[in-house]
Amino acid sequence: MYHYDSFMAELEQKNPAQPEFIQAAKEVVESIIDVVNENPAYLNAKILERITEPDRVITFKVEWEDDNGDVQVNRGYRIQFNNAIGPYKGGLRFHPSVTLGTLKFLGFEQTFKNSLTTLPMGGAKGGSDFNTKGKSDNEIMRFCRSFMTELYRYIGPSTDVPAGDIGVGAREIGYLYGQYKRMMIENTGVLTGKGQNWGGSLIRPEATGFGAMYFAHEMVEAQQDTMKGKTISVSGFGNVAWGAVMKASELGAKVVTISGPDGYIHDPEGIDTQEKWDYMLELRASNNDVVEPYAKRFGAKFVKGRKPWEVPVDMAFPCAIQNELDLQDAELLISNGVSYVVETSNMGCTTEAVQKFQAQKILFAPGKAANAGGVAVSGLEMSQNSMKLRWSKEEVDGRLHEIMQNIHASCITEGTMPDGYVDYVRGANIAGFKKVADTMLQLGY
Ligand code: 2IT
Repeated sequence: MYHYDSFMAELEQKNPAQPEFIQAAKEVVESIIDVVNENPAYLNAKILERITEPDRVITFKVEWEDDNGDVQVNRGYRIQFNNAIGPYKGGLRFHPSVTLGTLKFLGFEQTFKNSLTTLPMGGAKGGSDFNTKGKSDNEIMRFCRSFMTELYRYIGPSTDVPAGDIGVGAREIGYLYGQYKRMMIENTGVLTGKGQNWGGSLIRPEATGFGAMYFAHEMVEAQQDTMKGKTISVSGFGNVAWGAVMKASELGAKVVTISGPDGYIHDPEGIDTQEKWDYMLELRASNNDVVEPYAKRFGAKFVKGRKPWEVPVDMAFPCAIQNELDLQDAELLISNGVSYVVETSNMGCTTEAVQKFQAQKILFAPGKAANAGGVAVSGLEMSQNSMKLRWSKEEVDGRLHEIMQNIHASCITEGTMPDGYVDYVRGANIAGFKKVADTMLQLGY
């Protein structure tokens, strides 16, 4: 029998100074501990110890030269967390906040998320404390080249397939892939999120945001409710927010906020024109990491240094970074009448915020379910690369939609409580866990 408190105390002792990893592990262990305790095969196999320990942690030095000719040193990582159900799969994050603990939490979450997609992908995450903000294109290229010169020996199209995450978009994937190809003389799907001319999949850039909206659509329909006319707040202004904003419009809802490290934009008319969507891409590509210019361009309000959660909305979609929505934000959203919270960033809400939403019976979707569309289309990119062909937009989007519907159905199956409330956290964790755990038993050790 596992006891939650003693298991977590040991895990914490074993992984000191990794608060985000412990936060992610606590949430999963809390959801699955009864399932594990009721199954002697899981108990005998020491499944909790095995599933919370990464298969492999790789760290390496990344040396590169900046535009002044000065030498710079960063740290690179790849956490190969679990490959029971398929090759390691997960993004690379370039952000100054990146630590070993951050990437361990992301790799751990990725394992269950990838399991939920129904595609055969294991979980991994990697990246660096490299800050892309203010860097020139050439500096980014030199950094990516050095990073891949170390990483290439640990990855491969059937071994480990990285992709983008915060700070790693099409440009970075291009430079990384270019260096891999130079060294390996290989045009394989070793990375996903590739450009459309060289093996990338249609809809991959939109996939995380589209997927989150498809998931939200399922949540709303399960309540005999509709997306039409809903007011939505979104945080962030990158790839994920961009996809979410576009799909929300298509579904008849209205997104009224985006945000950056500098503050948030409140656009009560709605971020619902092609011009505004294209401008979001421009803002991101500028590498300045600010949203304020949007306000001047479209006559919207800019609120400096604050988060968008103070705007009254029906639905909230955190789309930026972990722990971006805390208890105070949750209380504000609830007092302003929010009905659905769809975590689109990985672990975007603090534990206290999630508990508050659930205590108030607000429907809350965790990131590992709601944002799985990104990695799902990465999986579809791998399929297309293996077949050496390219699917149409409709084909990819249709499959993405179906995958999100399946994930929602799994959450309903495992997460519906006796009073009818759907605990999506519990649902996603149990459904994601069972498949990985059963596979680990079948494969032995
Ligand atoms: O958090 C995520 O799921 C991602 N950054 C996407 C990973 C991927 O392999 O596409």
